[in-house]
Amino acid sequence: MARNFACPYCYETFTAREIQFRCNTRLSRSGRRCRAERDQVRVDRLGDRGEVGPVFTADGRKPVTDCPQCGGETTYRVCPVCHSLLPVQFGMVDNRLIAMVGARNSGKTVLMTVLLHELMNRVGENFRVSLMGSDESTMTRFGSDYQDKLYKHRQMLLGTQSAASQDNRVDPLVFRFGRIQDGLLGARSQPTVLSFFDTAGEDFNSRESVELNTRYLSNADGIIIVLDPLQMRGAQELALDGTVLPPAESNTPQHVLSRITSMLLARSSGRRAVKVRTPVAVVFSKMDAFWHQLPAGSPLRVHPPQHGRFDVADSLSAHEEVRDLLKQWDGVSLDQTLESNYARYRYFGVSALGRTPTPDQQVAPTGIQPYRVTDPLLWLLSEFGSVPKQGRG
Ligand SMILES: Nc1nc2c(ncn2[C@@H]2O[C@H](COP(=O)(O)OP(=O)(O)OP(=O)(O)O)[C@@H](O)[C@H]2O)c(=O)[nH]1
Ligand SMILES: [Mg+2]
Ligand SMILES: [Zn+2]
Ligand SMILES: [Zn+2]
Repeated sequence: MARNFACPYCYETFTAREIQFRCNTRLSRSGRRCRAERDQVRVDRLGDRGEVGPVFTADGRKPVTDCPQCGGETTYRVCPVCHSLLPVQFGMVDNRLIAMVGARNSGKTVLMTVLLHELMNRVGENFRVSLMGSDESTMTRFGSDYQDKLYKHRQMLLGTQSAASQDNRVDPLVFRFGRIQDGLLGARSQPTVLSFFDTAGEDFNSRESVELNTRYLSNADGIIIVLDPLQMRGAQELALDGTVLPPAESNTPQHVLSRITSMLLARSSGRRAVKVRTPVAVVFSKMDAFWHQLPAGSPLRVHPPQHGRFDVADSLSAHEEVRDLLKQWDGVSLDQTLESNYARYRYFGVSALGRTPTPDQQVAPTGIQPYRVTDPLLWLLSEFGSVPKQGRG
């Protein structure tokens, strides 16, 4: 059977042959031209009322084809489900969908913003990787809605809109991730399409949005589960004085994890006693609130080695350290849920900001000093083979 591809925008799956085309509405050689018009599929699926060329069916395995109406050649390949323009070389290069989930206020959006910013700047250099927006909307949205707000205006980001409040839509950010070889974007190293889907924490409250999230989660190649220690009973009382605490939530990290787990397992029902096979990075955010509690030699007090590879030994010792912390935080049941339901998971302790924000939700005067924020993504990428590893495990 043909391999299934998943759309980086709607996460629906299809075969390469089913990929459709869109006319580019330029004057064709025969002097005809298609009119751009509103595409009802885009209105329904993406909320986009803009005028675009007509979509038609042809063999989606080809990179280019002729429009049946005007005869013009087009290279615009679109998702057969949502009619989003697919990234160049889609289907020919690796395509990785990364879902980010967690309770409300757990720090997902701040983490994603700082992580992408770091990859585009500092860490990108060390790992010799490049990251850029794959489409116009990702570039403008990431720039103005996320990066500028946090880095320029120094403001915390507003709560993410729930899918339910937007006709069950979410708008993933889609990037092209490449490895740089010999100073050039190496022809031999294939770029990877990365799609980030950042849920609203409240999407784990209602039934309908849970359904929608199930599709995103079960078609994701990697999942980042963000858990906020400050929402854990045993941890909150240990937090550094002055830490801005999240409002009391009915959804504790335990609740969120068990809901995600049942979503993922529901899809694989039929086969007995299966474990979730998708690699899952279990990320504890806001670690700045707990550094004062950690012993001097703790792996969670040092930065990972900077040798341009994903360091397996360092990652495993951080993993064990988090597992130990879970005992102090009344989180042993989390560990049991993961151990019995997931084939591949790893713990991470990160701080996107490096310090608590001010009480009026501004970045601290010392600025943003991220700690281990790219570890979870680099682990996933190293599992996919897109980033080299140092050591085994
Ligand atoms: N101490 C500390 N607090 C943080 C950090 N990152 C985020 N926060 C706090 O957590 C709050 C929520 O962060 P968001 O990233 O908006 O959380 P979210 O998970 O996207 O929330 P929803 O979109 O509502 O689901 C922020 O307003 C900050 O107060 C961090 O690295 N350290
Ligand atoms: Mg958010
Ligand atoms: Zn045409
Ligand atoms: Zn799609």
